[in-house]
Amino acid sequence: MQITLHYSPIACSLVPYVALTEAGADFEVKVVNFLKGEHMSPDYLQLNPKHKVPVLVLDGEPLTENVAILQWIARQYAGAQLLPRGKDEFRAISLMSWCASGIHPTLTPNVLPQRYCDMPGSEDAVKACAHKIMHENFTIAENLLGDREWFFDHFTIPDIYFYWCFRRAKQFKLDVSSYKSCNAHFDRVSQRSSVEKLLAFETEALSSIAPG
Ligand SMILES: N[C@@H](CCC(=O)N[C@@H](CS)C(=O)NCC(=O)O)C(=O)O
Repeated sequence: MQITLHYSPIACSLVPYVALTEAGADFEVKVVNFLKGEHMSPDYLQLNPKHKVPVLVLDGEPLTENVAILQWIARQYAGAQLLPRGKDEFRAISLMSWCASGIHPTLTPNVLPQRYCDMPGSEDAVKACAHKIMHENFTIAENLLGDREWFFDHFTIPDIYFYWCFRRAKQFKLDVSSYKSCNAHFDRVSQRSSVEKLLAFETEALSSIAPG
């Protein structure tokens, strides 16, 4: 099967990149340059009219939305055990859905506050509202993680997804220092060889699309 991941550095397409790497999948990556508006090009809009990454193209057929893409990866590479089994599988889908629809939407206002309110001068207020919900979410994650190494009894995709959310919050300079379990989890995920590979790839991709 021909697998192509449409990916943009820093963005949430990091999650399927790491999941595919953990699975040992053979996949190709197409870097989407947001700065050049490649996600708005007619070709890209054919793949994903929602103009977002990630898109996973499977033998020419695009699949969008992280929650679907990540479940496809977990099922296709079942041997990698990227989702827990039994009732925990549904708790894992619940966690991924929370990352996608509960946490991710509070991250975007940090870069695009005008998408949420176009009143001049409202940017800081929009960000402050988002920060309040981010803190609420990280408090929930802190309690879920507690002394645990991972969200479930072994490393699974929700660990990657939450890692990406927490990384974005750190990049936005939200003060996350009090979330000890989240920070310890972040450090553990950072040390995975799949994440090291992603970070090296991201650095390369960033320099390939740097203006000038
Ligand atoms: N619901 C989508 C959200 C994807 C998403 O928001 N991706 C962002 C990057 S993190 C994007 O491509 N933004 C470009 C845009 O909105 O134009 C998913 O979970 O896959």
